[in-house]
Amino acid sequence: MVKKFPENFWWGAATSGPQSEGRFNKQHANVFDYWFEQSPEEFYDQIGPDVASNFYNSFESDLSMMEELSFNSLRTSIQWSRLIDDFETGSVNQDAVRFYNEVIDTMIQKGIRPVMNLHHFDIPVELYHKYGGWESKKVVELFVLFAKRCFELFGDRVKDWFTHNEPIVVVEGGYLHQFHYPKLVDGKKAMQVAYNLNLASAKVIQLFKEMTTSGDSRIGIILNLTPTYPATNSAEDQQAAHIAELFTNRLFLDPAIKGEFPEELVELLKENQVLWESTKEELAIIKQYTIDYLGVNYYHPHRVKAPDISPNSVGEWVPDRYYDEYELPGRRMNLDRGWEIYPKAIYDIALSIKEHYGNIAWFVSENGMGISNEERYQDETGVVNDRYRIDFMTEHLTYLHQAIEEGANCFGYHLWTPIDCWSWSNAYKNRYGLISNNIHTQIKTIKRSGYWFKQVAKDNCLPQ
Ligand code: BGP
Repeated sequence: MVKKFPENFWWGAATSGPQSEGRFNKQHANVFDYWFEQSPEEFYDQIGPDVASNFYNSFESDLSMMEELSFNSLRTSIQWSRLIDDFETGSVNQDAVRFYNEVIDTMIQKGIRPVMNLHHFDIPVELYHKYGGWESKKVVELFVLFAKRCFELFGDRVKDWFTHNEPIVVVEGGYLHQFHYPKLVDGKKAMQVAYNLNLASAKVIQLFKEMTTSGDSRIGIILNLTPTYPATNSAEDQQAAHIAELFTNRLFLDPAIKGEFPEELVELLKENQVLWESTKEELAIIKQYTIDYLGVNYYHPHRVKAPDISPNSVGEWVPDRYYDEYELPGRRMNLDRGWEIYPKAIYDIALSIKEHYGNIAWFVSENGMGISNEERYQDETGVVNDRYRIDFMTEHLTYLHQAIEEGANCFGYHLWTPIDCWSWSNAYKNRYGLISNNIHTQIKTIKRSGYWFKQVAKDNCLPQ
């Protein structure tokens, strides 16, 4: 059967400012600049975000390569710590304005729709030190001011906006599992941060609606909807999966689409004295200002079982007390990244959105396969022969296509990522791009998967 995708389907890829640009404005540090300065040994090969894939200097040729790959869209982000000179007044850095203007204009000129995200884990570190970062509602206000500047400066040309990328990672990494700054384990703070991120998103949407008069601009949020599967059908395992789902997915999905937090989750947090501080006015804003569309990042499934230790045991309250991680015997793995490969989940996500959230439009905003030491797959001409990535995309797109045939309202597919880029503490260990990047010479070469993707995007169809 010919696997054709809907008309005007978005084909492209996703990156982010902090992972691609390189540190072009040193006035302010974002949390990752700062963390690297403090503890370079915590980053793979001690490589920090200073150069990344050099997008600041090479965006024109990078975008030409993406044009060559038939991209019709690209998602990146505007960095708060680069655009804004003074966080309190919102005064802007003129070089950053010039840079983002040139990037946006070049994309449009090349037929690549600019899709802009406002927050990709990259809060300015000063706002942590001064106010406690996302724990503080003052920071929510300052984020809205940053968003205002972005809409004023670029909203005439950028029609597709997103408030956050994977906000749950800020909560988990920073406040539960210690893999992002400030590396705490504090359930109460974690829940306040989750609430404040939701509030910040709703307030930015409110501002966007007030500022945007033309009907062709949209705003949404990007969530990593890692679906949760119970180890068995036992009531205990199913309950564990249900609670994991509440914390990892519905904590952001419900307010974003339905304008409210799941009641059951709120009750559970209350019982444990870890419910966030909220006001009636804030909850009314969250209720009213929901998203126009949704970005879904999907990499791997989440499998859980009932916890070995009773969830009511004493100790620091953290959501993980309600479930234990479960490794499916014989699971298929990407051993380099340590993630299970399970393409059918993309179909399950699609059907679950349809069943629980109606007809909300959404797209796959990230999906991809991180492989280390990809030089070993280079052929004699220097092209990385990444058959595994082509297989990975084929399998995921086949399930996505099936879901669309069954009525899923999905309008696009973005791979993580166009050009091998820097990644948080893993730096350049795992490569995800359709284009390889030699980090010593900054020479960029299209991989075999890039040529494959080009054809798929051109045909709007999977090869037969
Ligand atoms: C997502 C992030 C991306 C990217 C990707 C790959 O969660 O939105 O920024 O980094 O994961 O993950 P990693 O780089 O950790 O391998």
